[in-house]
Amino acid sequence: MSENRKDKERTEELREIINKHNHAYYVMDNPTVSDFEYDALMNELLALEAKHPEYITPDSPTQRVGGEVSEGFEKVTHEIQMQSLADVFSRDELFAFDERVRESVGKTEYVVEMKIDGLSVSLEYRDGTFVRGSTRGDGFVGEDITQNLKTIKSIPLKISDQIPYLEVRGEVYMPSAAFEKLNEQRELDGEPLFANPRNAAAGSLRQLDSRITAERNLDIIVFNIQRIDGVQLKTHRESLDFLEKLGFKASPSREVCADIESAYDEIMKIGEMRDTLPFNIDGSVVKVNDLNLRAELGSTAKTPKWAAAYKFPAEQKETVMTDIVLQVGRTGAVTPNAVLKPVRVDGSTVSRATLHNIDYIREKDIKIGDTVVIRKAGDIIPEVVRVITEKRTGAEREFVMPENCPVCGEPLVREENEAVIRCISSNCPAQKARNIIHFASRDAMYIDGLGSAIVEQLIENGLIDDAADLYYLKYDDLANLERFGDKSAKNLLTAIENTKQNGLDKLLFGLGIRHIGAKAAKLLAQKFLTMDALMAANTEDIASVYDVGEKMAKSIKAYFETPKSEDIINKLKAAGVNMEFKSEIIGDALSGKTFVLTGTLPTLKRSEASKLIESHGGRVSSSVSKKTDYVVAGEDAGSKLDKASSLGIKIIGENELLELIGE
Ligand code: 0OX
Repeated sequence: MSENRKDKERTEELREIINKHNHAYYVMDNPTVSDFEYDALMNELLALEAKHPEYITPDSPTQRVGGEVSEGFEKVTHEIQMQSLADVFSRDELFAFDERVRESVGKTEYVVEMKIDGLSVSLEYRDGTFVRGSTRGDGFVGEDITQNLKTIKSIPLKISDQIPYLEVRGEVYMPSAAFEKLNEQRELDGEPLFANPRNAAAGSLRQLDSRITAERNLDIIVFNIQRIDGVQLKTHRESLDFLEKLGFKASPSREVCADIESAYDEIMKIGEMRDTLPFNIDGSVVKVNDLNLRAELGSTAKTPKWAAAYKFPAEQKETVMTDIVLQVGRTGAVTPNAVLKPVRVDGSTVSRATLHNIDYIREKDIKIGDTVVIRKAGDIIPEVVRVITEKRTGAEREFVMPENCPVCGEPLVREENEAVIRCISSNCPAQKARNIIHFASRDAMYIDGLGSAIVEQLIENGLIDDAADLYYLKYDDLANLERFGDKSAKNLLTAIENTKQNGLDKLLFGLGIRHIGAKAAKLLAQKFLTMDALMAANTEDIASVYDVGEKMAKSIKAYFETPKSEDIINKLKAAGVNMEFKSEIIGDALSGKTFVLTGTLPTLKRSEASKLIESHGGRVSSSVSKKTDYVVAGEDAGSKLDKASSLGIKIIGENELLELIGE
């Protein structure tokens, strides 16, 4: 056999072996090889594919790592509408649903599933290959997120090639453990936390860079066949079993119930299991089992008449509050927090909850040692809802609000008509660390690698006292610190140095002026252009900026008037930090024109071409339509090119694009 032939066969064999191991690990939760062996197989396949790129197939396990960064998501029209579920909230409402079903088609069996709290997606397979995955969108049109979905290892890239076409629907979710780990890491990195696993899953699926999605440990459970060609199925239960045989992770609960009473019992059973599951569920779904009856029942405009979602109430949990501690925020606001015996609520473990302020504690008569009810209310931080006074033993203690800041010892202040108590000391270390972490965060100056742990370490070692001091750090300061080495010291210094070129908007936001968010900072930078001009402006000038207003204007003036801020600004200036707004617009040659990029351009990366177009006033869109003015095409341009030709849209290359902007 020729060497090439051998390589080709081995490539195919490896693909199959690895896909089998993936299925065992990610779908069946039953590993069949050691990590070491798995890596060896993967490396062998990667080497073969590097040698023969023509052997790479879309279903190769190497295609799951995430690849090229896309500019946006293409629209996908769902051939079968992705309907939502009608909700019921009580036994009565559930029985009323059954009544309607029986009136229409007579007595039926039901299948009861868990309702996974994630995002609904559609997966399409042609001749056994995963060809496209999309979001639900509005049910009719979603977005193509194939690349991101490929990173989810429990989605088979290949199923039986005996099925000409299959569209299946499932829920992408972030397992509770992955969610907690992700938020812990984000906290360390000074990045905003996700409020719940569903938001985290949504944020991860909507990444333009699929490598980020790949790191997020998403998973999927499938629960419906939208369309299948060449296979006849009679019941929903059969279709779930069939999906499992094909290699999918199908609904783990799929009990067939003879009537609505037993369906209700099953729902209650699922409700009791809620705490023990590795993912979050927000209810149960009841579906008519017989697929013919389903067709007969049909749908309303949005929801099928053959299914209902029994929603569980937002979880409230009882636990003991062992202490009340004070947290001093970046703005100096002092918030009492309950220290709790850890309990699981809505998919994550909770050991702290907010008590809002001292008035709240008084109103609700909350005492240290109380058994309390907590809930998550959309917010990241859960709250204490009430006390179970019947459980008092007499050993509970009244909470007394200290008069001094627990961090710096300076007196706390309560402003008139405000529930909030503040530490107004500008030297308070709590605010110091938080201010610096905020300065370094992604939407502000974005100093990559500078998270809360390092900031605290730098403060403790006396190396920094405010954000401006970061620009005066020396290699020797860092390299000698614990957890730092040569490389990490150099990396951090480079990351800091790079931020000197940021625009005024990032800097303004980074200063952490009360009431000034990222958007206001940008508006102010656009209007005043330099830090000096903003500092010289009076309150009226500032308040007159669109969307800014008096409260923000006063806050800015107050900020610049404190000696400490003046000191910080001077130090930043002296370090060479840019104090001017950097307009991204450098020309208007492409003003009002819409471009679509496709294929590989000879020299410009896609992101560079986009930036170039935008900086000359043009707009970049991800899909070709009648509104497109130019399609910029490179090598291996795909279907967008055909569409452009059929619509008679002008197709140009990189050179012509550069000519348009006079380069
Ligand atoms: C879930 C879930 C969502 C299928 C067609 C209409 C309703 N979140 O777990 N939806 C459905 O069913 C869809 N089942 C589920 N288990």
